[in-house]
Amino acid sequence: MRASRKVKSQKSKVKSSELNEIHISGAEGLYELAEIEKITRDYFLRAMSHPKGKPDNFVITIEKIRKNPVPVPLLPFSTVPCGSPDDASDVIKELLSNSGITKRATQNAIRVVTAKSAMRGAAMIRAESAVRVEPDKRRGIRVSRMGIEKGSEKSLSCRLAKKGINTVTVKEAIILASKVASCRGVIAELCVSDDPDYTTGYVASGKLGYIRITNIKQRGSLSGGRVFFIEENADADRIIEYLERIPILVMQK
Ligand code: WAQ
Ligand code: MG
Repeated sequence: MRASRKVKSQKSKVKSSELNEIHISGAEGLYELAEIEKITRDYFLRAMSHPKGKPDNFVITIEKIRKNPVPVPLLPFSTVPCGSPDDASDVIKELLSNSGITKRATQNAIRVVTAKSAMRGAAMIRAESAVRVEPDKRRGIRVSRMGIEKGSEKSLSCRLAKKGINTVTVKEAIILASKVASCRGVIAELCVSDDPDYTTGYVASGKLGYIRITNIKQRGSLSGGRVFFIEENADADRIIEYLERIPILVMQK
């Protein structure tokens, strides 16, 4: 699903009909046929009550999956409480540096997630040279076709509920991060929500797990985004194909 709104371009001072599209809400998942009606309604309501405002365009795509989804391990989660975005930035830098990502690549990523307006998808950055490889810099890479196996979802919900964080936002993020971490050639992911009132983000990787970072941004800020760090010599096209197109099902080991 994606929902957007046309707004007057701020750049053009001339009175014109030039309009910019801002991204309001997006979501994707893998569901059984019997769940489609409910999830379609949930997505619609989510877009219509979004803190970024009302959309004037709502697109929903429903597609039958023809291949069996690939099983992918669920990342374990933990939380690092931070007092401020500055503290959070120190934690991010340490986690990424320990993962072998250069300062340049980290700085480039921080630039992406603190930019005034968020991209619709994720940026992809080479871990050494900091080169950005996504073909469309406004759209970015949109991870899709990921779901979670029923039993694993129940046990995840239980464990999240014990911490008071059993929300759709957290569950969807863990599923997405598990798919990204399962991709050969991906080293780590950085995520900051673009919702103005959601201030917890995360760093995730197969090695680190899913590490939630509180106060990663200032409340009220419209910036946010995702960055995937890939091995310097990784084949970007193969990674994009996996993340956008190959169906996977997250399972607890
Ligand atoms: N694929 C790639 N990038 C995406 C996708 C996707 N499917 N969905 C969102 N993004 C990018 C896009 O640039 C958004 O602006 C940005 O991520 C943030 O998306 O543990 O809510 O949906 O408490 O606002 C994480 C923390 C919440 C959860 C993430 O992201 C927790 C969140 P949002
Ligand atoms: Mg959002």
